[in-house]
Amino acid sequence: MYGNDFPGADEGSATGLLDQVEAAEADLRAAAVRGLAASGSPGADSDLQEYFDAVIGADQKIEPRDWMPDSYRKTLIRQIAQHAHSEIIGMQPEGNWISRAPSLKRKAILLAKVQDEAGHGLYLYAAAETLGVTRDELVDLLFEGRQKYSSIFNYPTLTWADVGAIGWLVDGAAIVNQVPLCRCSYGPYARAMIRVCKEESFHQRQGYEILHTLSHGTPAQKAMAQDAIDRWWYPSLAMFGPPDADSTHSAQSMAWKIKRFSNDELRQRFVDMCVQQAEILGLGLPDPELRWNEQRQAHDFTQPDYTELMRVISGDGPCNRQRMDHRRRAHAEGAWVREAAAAYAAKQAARAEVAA
Ligand code: BYC
Repeated sequence: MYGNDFPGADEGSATGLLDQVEAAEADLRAAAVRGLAASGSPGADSDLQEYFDAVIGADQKIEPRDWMPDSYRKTLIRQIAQHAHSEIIGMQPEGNWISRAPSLKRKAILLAKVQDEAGHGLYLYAAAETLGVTRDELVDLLFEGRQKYSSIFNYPTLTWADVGAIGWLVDGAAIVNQVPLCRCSYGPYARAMIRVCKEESFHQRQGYEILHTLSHGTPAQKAMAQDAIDRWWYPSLAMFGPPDADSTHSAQSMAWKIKRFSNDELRQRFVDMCVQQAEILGLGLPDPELRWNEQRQAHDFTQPDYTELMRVISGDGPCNRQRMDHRRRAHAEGAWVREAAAAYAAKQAARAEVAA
């Protein structure tokens, strides 16, 4: 995971993205040892907000036991649940290719990758549960259309190269978005993100390696890889959300240190990271306006179609209905597993009680 198979593959910035994850992990440990920002515990109700503000101001973590404003709790539940749903629904586009991957080795790698996404969903549902909601409630909200999942998973995977493009671009965009979340002010979310990011770096690498192999294969394979990048580029840019001017939650989420960078800042960071990696692949990015801007020390690029993003978010993307139908069916078919697990847990608890 830490090796560098292809130069530039994980150089998202001056220090690699994984270095940033490790620094965030070290800071989390240091904050736990240091104790809380405000001296002593809050007593009167009027002290609670002050105490919360002091913890946020000192870059320390809010934990489930701590008082928090209701709107902070609601924002976290919204974002973490959306993130969890995305991980689970995000298993579908690639799951579609497990039985058709071109070799046993490719199948095994893809299977492991898709299973990792299930694990990410579980860490995130568990993090959301620390805020006082149950996983069942969150799944119901998704089914009722009252919670969302990432727009990107409403696009189809038409060829094997799409699996490479998802790994490189979709997981790549996810890492750029999630590395700053390792420093999120809510402890359980930050800790989940550290583990997720380490695994995502492997996912990005496996996608990059698929595309690298295809782009150095036959002309037809190279064309297939280019076609996948052409289709996934703009939807990947849209993953970062609406432009800052239209982002309803960014300002408050940044003040609370849930989000550390704006949607546009992260989108720019992603574009800058991909340009060099595309060159190494020997493939192009489908944007004639893409060029280095010396003054800004960043690339100029064409923005994704935000009208399309809003349409996809509101349920009218190419695969929305199919993804939700599949999710509902899988949930219903898994009912017996949940019942069996609950019965087993109850039996274990009863035995432990008798033994005590
Ligand atoms: N798709 O005010 P804004 C993965 C919504 S999975 C859908 O900027 P915010 C993987 C937004 O929710 C990784 N909805 O919002 C898995 C809000 O709606 P409501 C998924 C979007 O929260 C398997 C409204 O638009 N990553 O990597 O400040 C296989 C206004 O937006 C989208 C995460 O979930 C979108 N793209 O910022 C492979 C990351 N964009 O609730 C890979 C965690 C915006 O007001 N989430 N909306 O109705 C975040 O970082 C933030 O929630 C966002 C949006 C940057 C996405």
